[in-house]
Amino acid sequence: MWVGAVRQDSDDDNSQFVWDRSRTPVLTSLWDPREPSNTGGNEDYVEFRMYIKSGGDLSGLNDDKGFKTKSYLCEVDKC
Ligand SMILES: [Ca+2]
Repeated sequence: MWVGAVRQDSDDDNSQFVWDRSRTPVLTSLWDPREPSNTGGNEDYVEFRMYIKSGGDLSGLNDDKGFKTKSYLCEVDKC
C-alpha cells in the first residue's frame, strides 16, 4: 500500500525520500533490504509491502512508480 512519502526532488534521482506531510526524511532503517532501488529511474513514491520468503515474513518500504494503483494509508488532523 502507498504511504505518504515521496522523493524530495523527482528530477534528482539522488535526492532523499521525505514524508509528504512533515517533509522529514524517511529513516533508512524502514526500507526493505536493497531498497530504495529506483528501478528504471522513475521510482519516486513509497509503498509499504509485506511478503513471505523462506526464513520468515519480511516487510518494509519500497520505492515504486507512482502510476500503479494500490491501496493507501494516510494521516489526517483530528476534527
Ligand atoms: Ca524499488
